[in-house]
Amino acid sequence: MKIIAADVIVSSPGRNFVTLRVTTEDGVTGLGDGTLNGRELAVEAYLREHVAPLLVGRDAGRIEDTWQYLYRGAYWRRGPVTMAAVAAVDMALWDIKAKAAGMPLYQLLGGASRTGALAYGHASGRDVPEILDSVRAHLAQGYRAIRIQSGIPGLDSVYGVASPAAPGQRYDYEPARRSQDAHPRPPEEQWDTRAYLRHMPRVFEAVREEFGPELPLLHDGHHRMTPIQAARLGKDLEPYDLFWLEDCTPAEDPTALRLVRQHTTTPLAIGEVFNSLHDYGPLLSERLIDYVRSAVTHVGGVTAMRKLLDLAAVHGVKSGIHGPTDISPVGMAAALHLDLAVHNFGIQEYMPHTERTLEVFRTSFTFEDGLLHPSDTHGLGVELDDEAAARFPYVPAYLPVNRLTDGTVHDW
Ligand code: GCO
Ligand code: MG
Repeated sequence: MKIIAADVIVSSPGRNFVTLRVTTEDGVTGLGDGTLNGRELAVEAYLREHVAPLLVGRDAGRIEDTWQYLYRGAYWRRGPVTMAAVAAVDMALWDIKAKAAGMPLYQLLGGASRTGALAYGHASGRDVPEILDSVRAHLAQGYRAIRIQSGIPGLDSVYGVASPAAPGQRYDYEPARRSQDAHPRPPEEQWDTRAYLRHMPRVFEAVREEFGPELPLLHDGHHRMTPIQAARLGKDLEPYDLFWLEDCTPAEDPTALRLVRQHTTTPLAIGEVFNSLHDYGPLLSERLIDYVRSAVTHVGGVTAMRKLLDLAAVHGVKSGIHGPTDISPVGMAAALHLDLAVHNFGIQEYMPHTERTLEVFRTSFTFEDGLLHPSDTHGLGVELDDEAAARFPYVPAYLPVNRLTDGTVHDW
């Protein structure tokens, strides 16, 4: 199955996506997601200039060999741009292999280990009443696990908080701001860790009081705390029995979690900004975390994610694959096939894409009774409509920059 074409499609149906389509001489096509939020065109150029020309003429069936050829063969290893590009190729080749085999991808990964993947949705609000409404809206949509993000008194805009434009409207959260300006700049947000640490336990107290002890609740600290601050938050949240506390300390220093772990039994998750299983350092071998949060798109594809999850399983760590809207429906489908197949599945993040996005990406996965399923469509189960994609050209968009109240740049 010789590869005859590798085309990169950048589209912006509400937000930007980088998609690779690999075509074989027998006319089988495969899709891969290479979206890197706010740096999309770097991956596009990497794929178009340095990867696509190497793919043409190769055997599409040699997935592991192609992965190693692109990873080791570049000499320069890891990094978010390289690994998103490698991931796009890897997903496309798995899509082709599964289509050629006449199977959904999860069958090639060992078959289903469960009937569906437990998904968590994103509830948020500027204050407690808005958060409670948002949780209710998510429960009504069938979610059985919910992440809670809250506004902080005294701060104007905070990570993770979406507000309904009108009562009853969907709570969409999309942090990357699009701009047609000639010189677009990232939006700016404000931060005060002490105010946050005082406020969050009150939020979880109110949510538990309203919804009882059973509902799995999650929270994302988005890399903003020092180890000792994170240890305090973990302890303060223990009475509310979180499913996980995510990204409590900066991602560059996995050893920071040693101190957090010594102080709290709140389960910990990290990994969405890692781009290699090597970034986990001692986190797995020392059992410093409970869930790995890598995205299939950013860790190097299905091949790399499978190895990461197998390594995690050896240390009793489960999956919590990253699934915000900047993971395209292709990357999301890849996650769902893995979720269904691996034994150490934990939970799957799910932020539904907008209708406009779904005009470009024709998906077949389902969400029913709180569970996601990749469907039995052969391959990944996603196709890209080129005509629709052409209607939504790239729009520059940047993630926010975060500043402390005195103006110092802080982790966003
Ligand atoms: C999450 C993430 C996202 C990221 C976003 C950046 O847990 O889903 O933290 O909200 O901020 O994916 O591109
Ligand atoms: Mg996160």
